[in-house]
Amino acid sequence: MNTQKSAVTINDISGIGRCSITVACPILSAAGIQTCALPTALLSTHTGGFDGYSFLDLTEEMTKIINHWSSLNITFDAIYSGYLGSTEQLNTVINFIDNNKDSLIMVDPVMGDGGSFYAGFTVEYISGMKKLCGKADIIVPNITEAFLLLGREYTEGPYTEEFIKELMKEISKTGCKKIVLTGVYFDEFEIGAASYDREDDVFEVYLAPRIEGFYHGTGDVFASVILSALLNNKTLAEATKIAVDFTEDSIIKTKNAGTDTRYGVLFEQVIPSLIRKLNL
Ligand code: PXL
Repeated sequence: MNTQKSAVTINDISGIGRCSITVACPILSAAGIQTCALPTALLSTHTGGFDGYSFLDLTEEMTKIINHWSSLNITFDAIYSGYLGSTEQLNTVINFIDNNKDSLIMVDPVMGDGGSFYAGFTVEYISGMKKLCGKADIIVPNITEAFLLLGREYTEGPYTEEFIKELMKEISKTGCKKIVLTGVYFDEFEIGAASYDREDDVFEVYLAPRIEGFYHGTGDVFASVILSALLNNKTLAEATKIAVDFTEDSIIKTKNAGTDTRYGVLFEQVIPSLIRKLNL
């Protein structure tokens, strides 16, 4: 009997820069999950720091891929959506989810960071993303994306625990059942994530020492570990702790190696400890 779980990641392929599919697939595979990929766009590099990147939108191709899969009656234990290459793709993903109601749906509402949009995203995109989040079992926004989803003006921290809890309760009104919010901090020394489960009104925070600097692709690393842990039967709070520690350790490896942060974090070196934590 095949008890191995499967997950499809709906994400771009950035050839260089450790983000999206080149992060999600290796992490999920290491966690013992069969990985499938629905690519949204093909880029030479991600959009955050390299001039002159190429970008091929795959919106039309996505519908062909989904139609073929549905003719094969393929199902997935989880569907994980990340970077979408166009506003139109939001509807494609919503339809795909509506036709796969038994899957665990995780949406990373990739739109921006540090208080601003990533290249190519606009306010028009937000309402579609809100609708997509409403269909999710779990969403994993960063603070910037949380403000965008609520239509609130971005404010920098430190935040209070009450403020973060209220923000997450407000976001859960979009309809998603669980939220893990990244980039949460209450002072200058620590940073981490908060989890909120709407059904039992449980709110928890897990922090790690802050390491200065901007490290590209950490949101994708974090989200991929959350899904890996949940599919290995960890609770939301356990998954959050594992993901914060994994991201932190990946940043430490990168800082110690002194590599250009545009190339992403050296998460590969932390995979053995993830496998141990998941008891695989
Ligand atoms: O990590 C988020 C992300 C994913 N994919 C692409 C990006 C970014 C952030 O800039 O450019 C193509």
